[in-house]
This record gives sequence, C-alpha cells and structure tokens, in this order.
Amino acid sequence: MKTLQRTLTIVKPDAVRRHAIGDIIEQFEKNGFNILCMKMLEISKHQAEQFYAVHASRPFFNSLTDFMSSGPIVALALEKENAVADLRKLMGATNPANAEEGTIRKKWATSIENNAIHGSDAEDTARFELSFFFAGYELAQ
Ligand code: 3AN
Repeated sequence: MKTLQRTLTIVKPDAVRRHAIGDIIEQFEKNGFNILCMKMLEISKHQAEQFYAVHASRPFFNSLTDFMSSGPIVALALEKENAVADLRKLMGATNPANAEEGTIRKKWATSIENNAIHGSDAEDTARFELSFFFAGYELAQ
C-alpha cells in the first residue's frame, strides 16, 4: 500500500532575491511532489527563533535567524510517498560545496547559510514545521 507523506519546504531569502522561486518549484513538480499549500511571507527575527528553536545553542543561531528574517520566503506543504527523504535528496547537502550534481543547493546555494532551501529532516519535525506555517484547514485535503 502506498503511504503518502507530507513535508515542509522553504525557499529561503537568498533564493527569492535571486529569482529562483520558479525554478525551485518546477523541481518539486518534476520530481513528483504534490503542492498542497504555498505562501509567500516575511517572518520576524522572533518567529525565525521559534522555527529554529532546536538550533538555539548552535554558534550560527543568531546569524541564521537574522538571515531567515532578512526578506520574503516561500513556504510550501509538499506531499508524495517518502516525501521527507526524497526532498532531502533533491535539496542536496547543507554545505553547497558538498552538494551533489542535479540538486537544488548545487544550483542555487552560495554558502552553508545562504543555501537556498529548507526541508524538514524527519516526519515528526515535518509535523511541527507544517503546523508552524499552515493552519489545519489549509492542509485539510
Ligand atoms: P539542513 O538545512 O540541511 O537540514 P541543518 O538543520 O543542520 O541543515 O541546519 C539548519 C540551517 O542552519 C541550515 N540550512 C543552514 O542555513 C544553517 N547552518 C547549518 N550549519 C551551519 C554552519 N556551520 N554555519 C552557518 N549556518 C549553518
């Protein structure tokens, strides 16, 4: 039996500034992800700190949350079989220097911080992250 899974992705401020939204969304569709919901928004520093709370003790936390609140982002709820792992594969390694050919980060990321895209790293993280950006009624389908 096929089990659909949901994940949360964000086109980060660097990718929005570089006009990569269309290209990145095309990759989702070409790779079999169904877009359930999508919104363009800006988050505050405080909201970025809440979203990345698991990284609060990391040395890059302040810089990461400054960056994520530095301009518009696009948040998308994606669905497919094995969505969490398949999205991570399509994104490529966190550091673009290690990102594989054909991945979104290989094409668009310019540094470990300005790395174009976020994707949930596990199913339980995806549940929290989806509910951070989307209300229940927006994902009720
Ligand atoms: P990923 O986004 O690949 O899941 P995580 O969860 O380890 O990577 O890190 C979350 C975000 O924190 C990354 N997307 C990146 O923007 C930033 N980050 C991770 N490691 C570093 C680092 N060493 N220096 C600066 N920023 C980092």
